[in-house]
Amino acid sequence: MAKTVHRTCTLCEACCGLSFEVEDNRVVAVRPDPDDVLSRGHVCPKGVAMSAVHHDPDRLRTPVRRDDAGRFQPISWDEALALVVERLVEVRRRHGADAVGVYLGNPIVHNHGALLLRKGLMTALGTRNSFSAGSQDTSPRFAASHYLYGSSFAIPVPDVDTTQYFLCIGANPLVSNGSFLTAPDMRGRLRALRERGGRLVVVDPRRSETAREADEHVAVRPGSDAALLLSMVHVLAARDRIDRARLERSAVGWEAVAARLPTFAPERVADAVGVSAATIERLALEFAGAPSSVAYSRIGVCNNAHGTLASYATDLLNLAAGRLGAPGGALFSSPAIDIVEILRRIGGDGHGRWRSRVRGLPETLGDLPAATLAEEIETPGEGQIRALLTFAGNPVLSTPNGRRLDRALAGLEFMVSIDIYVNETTRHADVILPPAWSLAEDHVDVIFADVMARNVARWSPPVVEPEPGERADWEILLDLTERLGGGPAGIPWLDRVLRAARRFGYRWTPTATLDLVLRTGPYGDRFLPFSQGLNMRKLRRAPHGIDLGPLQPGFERRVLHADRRIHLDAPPLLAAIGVLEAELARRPDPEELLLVGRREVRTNNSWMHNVPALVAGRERCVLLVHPDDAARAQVADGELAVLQSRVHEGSVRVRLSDEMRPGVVSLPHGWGHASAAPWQRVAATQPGVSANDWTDDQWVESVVGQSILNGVPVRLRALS
Ligand SMILES: Nc1nc2c(c(=O)[nH]1)N[C@H]1C(S)=C(S)[C@@H](COP(=O)(O)OP(=O)(O)OC[C@H]3O[C@@H](n4cnc5c(=O)[nH]c(N)nc54)[C@H](O)[C@@H]3O)O[C@H]1N2
Ligand SMILES: Nc1nc2c(c(=O)[nH]1)N[C@H]1C(S)=C(S)[C@@H](COP(=O)(O)OP(=O)(O)OC[C@H]3O[C@@H](n4cnc5c(=O)[nH]c(N)nc54)[C@H](O)[C@@H]3O)O[C@H]1N2
Ligand code: SF4
Ligand SMILES: [Mo]
Repeated sequence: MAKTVHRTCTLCEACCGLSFEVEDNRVVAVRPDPDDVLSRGHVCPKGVAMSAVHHDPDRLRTPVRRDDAGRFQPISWDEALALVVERLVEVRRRHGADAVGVYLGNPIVHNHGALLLRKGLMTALGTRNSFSAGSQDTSPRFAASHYLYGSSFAIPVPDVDTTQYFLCIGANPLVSNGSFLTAPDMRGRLRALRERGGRLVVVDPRRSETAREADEHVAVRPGSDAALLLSMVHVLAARDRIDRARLERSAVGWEAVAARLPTFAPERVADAVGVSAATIERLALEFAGAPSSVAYSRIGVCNNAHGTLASYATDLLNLAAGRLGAPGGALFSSPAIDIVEILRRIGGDGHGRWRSRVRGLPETLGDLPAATLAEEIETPGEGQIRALLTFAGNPVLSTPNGRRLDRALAGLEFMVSIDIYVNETTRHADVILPPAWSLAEDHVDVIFADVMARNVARWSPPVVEPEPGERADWEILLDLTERLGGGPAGIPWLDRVLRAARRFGYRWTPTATLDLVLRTGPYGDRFLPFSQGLNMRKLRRAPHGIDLGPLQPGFERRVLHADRRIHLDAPPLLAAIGVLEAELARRPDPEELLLVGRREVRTNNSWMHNVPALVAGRERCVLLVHPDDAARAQVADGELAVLQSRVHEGSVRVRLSDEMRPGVVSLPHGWGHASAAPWQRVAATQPGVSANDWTDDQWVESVVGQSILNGVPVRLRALS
């Protein structure tokens, strides 16, 4: 029987509403949902490809165990879970709890069940060796918000639909569809901005797809955004364009920062930033003079050498120009299910509460920087990682010096992965536990509700029924957690209550927990029978979601510091200014090129290359090189050339492109599928190379230990 199911896409942060047509439990068509309250009919080729992933014959459908010959053999769930728990407990008994490591990959952020079980699982394991995609993604943004506002998830969202001046730094929303800016159809929104007379300025070492649509492209030198932004703030301070009285009412520590700004005067940083002093000055004055304006920075900035300072400086510029909390500026959401509030209640928010064993790098939101994972596995001593659990991740391709990690994983005593594919990372696992996957699970926006350009609340039903025996991610995690002696809450007394309640037929589910959060939240019905407020039942009756209105001005509600003021002078950020000052004095090696990353519409990090429609056509994993740099290295368009960094030397196909700022080369990440070829037959046809073979695990950002994946020094030469 045919049916149509409306559901949020869980692939990227745009969170588009899709319509799935289903016949006999098979998806036969995927279309945009024109009535979705958030996306209003937007879709991209990846969203349409969700059905191809779901029905991919290479996808794992039952637990598998690796045999001595390296082949994966099916085993039963009970056998698999019992084996995993036995081995993890054994490693813990012999070597202590920290001997078990965990890596949580990107898709967890779209998975409310797994997110809610994270604390329970980590408590049951008792390890501090948790790693995640955060240190390749948002940890700098989280730490900046933690210090500024007292909450890592107090994330300002650009008011893209009303602003008159959008300063977009190190982000390519036309391709990525927005990051920490959940606003489907960025192309349409940025066109609308220009049609209403607004200005789009893109700061990027490459003339990206977004830069091509912009009024102005500023081809910054990689890694120098923090200097550029502090320089712009300096211009506003020096020209007396800052409303000091207002600033001092809402923030503390301005004097300490202001004292540091003269180092960043435009003429002093112009060379290092690669942008003329006159341009920096003009950009600052235009930003402050526009009727409304907002600065927004993402991956290009978070993953460069000064990511935390630059994320902080983005907000500082917004604040100094009076744009934080102002209409058309940087606003905060008011979500129905509020991650800030959830973390405030259950704990877990924070930064720097413990450090990694080998290099002393700090945790952020409970996770240590993944740049130190390989050495934590390789370095003997108490607390050495000997067993690893990975969930929805592929750190061999996504974290720096992936080849080292690949070797380290091969030396583990035991590894278990929860994933739908055998990939470059999970191929090392002794056991792989595959979930029924997204389309067979229900969905609630939790993380991205925090960064939506409009407040909406949605619940999505599963599109298909799981096949007999299949389990949702959260069911796998819960089973593991319980077999390890823990419970879903990760709070001993509460888990005891939940266990007792089960005897009376109560079964914990993540969605029921979120119902509680929803009902007691700002829009909730508070369990009152005739209330107009929200509960899950109401969301279920609204298949296209419920619109809760535009983002509201003001920032006070998101400032959680006890004094209710923004803190501009946290010591780690002032120290980071010192690190940047020291680097400004360094003269770069004229032979060196700086490697940066990019994304493409048909890619999704490291894992959708087994969908034929997404990899067909021209080769995408190519190194973009400016013609002048190519001439110097004596390499021609379309040739293989040798790319060399501190950690790796290997060949890569070159494409000449005047999009690149001279001295900068660009390679997308997430490719390099040769080692997973036996299990991903489509990806095997276009394996590409992994950008993270060249990035350096020993070179990390100073505040959070973020992986530096943009601005990596490399050399290029002809393949002789
Ligand atoms: N199609 C597609 N969409 C995706 C993803 C995907 O893989 N494919 N991944 C999703 C994920 S997980 C994320 S986090 C988001 C990320 O979304 P975005 O933050 O928009 O990231 P990118 O598209 O990589 O764009 C980063 C830009 O920064 C530039 N850049 C590099 N170094 C620097 C620098 O030092 N300074 C400045 N100013 N710019 C620099 C690069 O040239 C690039 O154009 O995208 C999400 N959406
Ligand atoms: N050089 C460079 N490196 C980067 C970046 C960059 O810009 N440049 N970007 C970084 C960023 S922003 C990110 S987010 C990371 C991402 O890197 P990772 O965290 O390693 O995640 P992915 O590459 O997205 O791999 C996701 C894995 O989860 C599996 N999977 C998909 N859906 C599900 C699910 O619902 N359940 C389970 N259990 N498994 C699932 C897929 O099969 C795949 O194996 O890469 C980072 N690496
Ligand atoms: S833009 Fe992102 S959320 Fe929207 S359909 Fe594409 S992958 Fe899915
Ligand atoms: Mo990401």
